[in-house]
Amino acid sequence: TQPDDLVEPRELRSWFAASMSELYRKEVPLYSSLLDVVSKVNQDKLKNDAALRQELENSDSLARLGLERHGAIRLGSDDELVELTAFLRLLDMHPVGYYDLSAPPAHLPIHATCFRSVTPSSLKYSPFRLFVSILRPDLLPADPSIRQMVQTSIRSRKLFPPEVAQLVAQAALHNHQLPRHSAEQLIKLAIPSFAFHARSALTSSEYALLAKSSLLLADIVAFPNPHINHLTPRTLDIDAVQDALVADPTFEAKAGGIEGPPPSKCPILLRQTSFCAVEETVPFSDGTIGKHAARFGEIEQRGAAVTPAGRALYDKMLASNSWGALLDKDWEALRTSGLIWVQYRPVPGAQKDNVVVSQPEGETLLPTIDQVISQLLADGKLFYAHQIYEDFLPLSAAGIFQSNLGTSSHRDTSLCTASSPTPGGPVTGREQLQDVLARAGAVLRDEMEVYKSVEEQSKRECVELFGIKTR
Ligand code: OOG
Ligand code: NI
Repeated sequence: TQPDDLVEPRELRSWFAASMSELYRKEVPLYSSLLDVVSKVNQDKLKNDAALRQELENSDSLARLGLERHGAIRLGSDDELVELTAFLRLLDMHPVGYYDLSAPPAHLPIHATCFRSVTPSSLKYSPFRLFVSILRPDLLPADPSIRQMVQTSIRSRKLFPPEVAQLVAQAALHNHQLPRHSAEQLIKLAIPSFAFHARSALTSSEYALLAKSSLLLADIVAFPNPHINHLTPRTLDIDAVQDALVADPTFEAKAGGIEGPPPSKCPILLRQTSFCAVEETVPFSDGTIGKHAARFGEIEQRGAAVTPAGRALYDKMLASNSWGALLDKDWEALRTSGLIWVQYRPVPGAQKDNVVVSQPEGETLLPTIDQVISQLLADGKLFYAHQIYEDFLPLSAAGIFQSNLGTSSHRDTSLCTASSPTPGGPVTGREQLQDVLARAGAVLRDEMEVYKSVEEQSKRECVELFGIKTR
């Protein structure tokens, strides 16, 4: 195979995202209606707000907005995660961030990570991300009949057909890329593994026992494969979309309930809300027919990624429910206070030869990179844009789980605490997850490190472009 026949991972990801959206449109017609509402609100917003349009352009969001989605899937075992990790690598999607859903307020026997791409050009091309949660056997309820049911259902399960593993192995020989024909095959073979197959190998009374203990367990264990449970479009005005959904009875949306920060002039992080779990008809193995709510709708509005200092401030404001100090700031104040991650770029037409930066002799007298960036900004040679928050919020995720697994009275109180770790083995949930990812050759990235390296790289590119030496 010639290297130029190989499909770029980011292109493969955009195919996958489009196929997933197509699948979900067919399976959940309300999703199509939701996309129409979101698209209309986004268009109206852009028509009336030229500054917002420019801001989106600067932050690389304008072109990707209409296609932007995140999905979520709940896996039954570490083995399923190994399969999924190897597959997503071919799409340039890597695990970023650790979410412990066993902690309050979620109290669920799972932990999670977000698979996404980590470079600006790849994100701009296709921002598709997947929130992947994994059942933790060490946190299952103590009831032996439940443990037994979980074990037998999950042990016999494979996420993908064997041909997917063969293609993944084939790609490993070519820098994790595939020729066009095989790449198309891969997507075609993988997509059905994310569909909801509404049949259960359990009897209705087994299902009832599981569901009584935890609807989450029933959702993960009662079906032949894990399924995508929502696909979320990005809106520019979540309050407007929410109002439109509440006004339209088909959506069964409830007013309020938006997770994340309150509305602000310069939005940070992530605001989201979920609604309307769709009830599916499920044939059980004993011939009876039951109901299970497997999928739901969700919308999100994304803002700037915040630094650790920004995140600490956000957490403080959230705890005290007093937002003044964070929500009144404009982008420049957020940047100069070191609260958000940004990317620097040359203004169009700025050239090396129209920039004057004094360059003293001797290494120690050279300016720091930050001094040069400040001067170039002040001279109008550079501009900056906030980086989009590409990740999730643990508290919001907990809220999303809770609202789609029934009311909090349904909370699983029979959860075990983690059993004591074996000597020399993983100690924390994060270490457990890292060990599983390592089996697929992946490393769990810290989201702050990803944003930081994007910002630093953009600074280096700017000073290099203008040929300026720094300390
Ligand atoms: C995932 C919930 C988390 C989000 O947007 O925070 C999530 C799930 O319910 O499986 O998707
Ligand atoms: Ni979500």
